[in-house]
Amino acid sequence: MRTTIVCGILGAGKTSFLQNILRHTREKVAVLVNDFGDAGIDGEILSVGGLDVIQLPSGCVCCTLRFDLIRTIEKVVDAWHPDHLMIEPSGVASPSGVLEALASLNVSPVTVVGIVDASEFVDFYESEMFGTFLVDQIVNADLVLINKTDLVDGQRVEATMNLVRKLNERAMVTATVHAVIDEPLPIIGARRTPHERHAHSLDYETVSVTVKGPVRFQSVQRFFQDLAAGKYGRVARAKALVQTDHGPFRFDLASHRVDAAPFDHSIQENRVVVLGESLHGASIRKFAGSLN
Ligand SMILES: Nc1nc2c(ncn2[C@@H]2O[C@H](COP(=O)(O)OP(=O)(O)O)[C@@H](O)[C@H]2O)c(=O)[nH]1
Ligand SMILES: [Mg+2]
Repeated sequence: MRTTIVCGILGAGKTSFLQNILRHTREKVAVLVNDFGDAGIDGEILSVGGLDVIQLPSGCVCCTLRFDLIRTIEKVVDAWHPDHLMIEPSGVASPSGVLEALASLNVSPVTVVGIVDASEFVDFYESEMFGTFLVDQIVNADLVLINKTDLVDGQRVEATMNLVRKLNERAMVTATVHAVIDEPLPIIGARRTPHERHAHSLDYETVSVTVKGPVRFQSVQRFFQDLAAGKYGRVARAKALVQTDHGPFRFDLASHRVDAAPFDHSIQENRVVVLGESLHGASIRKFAGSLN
């Protein structure tokens, strides 16, 4: 069984990358996601194709969930015998912890894909806002995708590539849109342990709300724009899967941009998850609860 860990900060494009790979693969793939909040939105997005997706409980796989991660991998391997195990740790988890867990299980080969958002990576790095957390994702990667290149100019793409190459000379680096790669995923043969042990997960709060539906598209859109504008605290990322008067939709807020995309399946339970700092939890719950 080969294993791929897909890392990247919140909203970088991890789930998009998995969706693309899963759409084209002929392998028997099992996917493990460790989403933030307890809403399981990534799990639902990825399982649309009838795929085997296991949702790890909310929390951080590199610290409190290490044991859960190890036990879950053992169970998946025993029950399904997948050709390929793909792991999406939450965008606040460091890949080192996942690599250590895999090493303790003697799982090999393991490929690490790091995804960076070209519209913010250089700024984040220079501001040292995330400390060594961003670097951990790059130094451990075999393949780095410079993603969201449709949102920036060529100079920014080049500056991001140069920075990534400086941090990791060994990795393949490629520019992408919606995390789509043309070449097959590389397989790294050696058993491995983390290159450098860097800092830990980021300490964010999460607010998860279930909304009795159906909800109004316009209300959800306005709510997400308000979240992006900072009306409910410093929001790092927000997601929703909702059944609206325009049909089923997913909403995403990442790097201050709001995206709304139709979802292929009807949604049984409307969910909104917000992640950030100094969140106005009560207002978020109240507002999200009245989107209809
Ligand atoms: N414009 C643009 N949007 C993107 C790109 N890649 C991902 N997105 C959007 O960014 C948001 C977060 O993507 P997702 O794959 O869920 O990120 P994750 O949090 O890392 O799993 C979604 O709204 C995506 O549609 C890209 O290359 N360009
Ligand atoms: Mg995701």
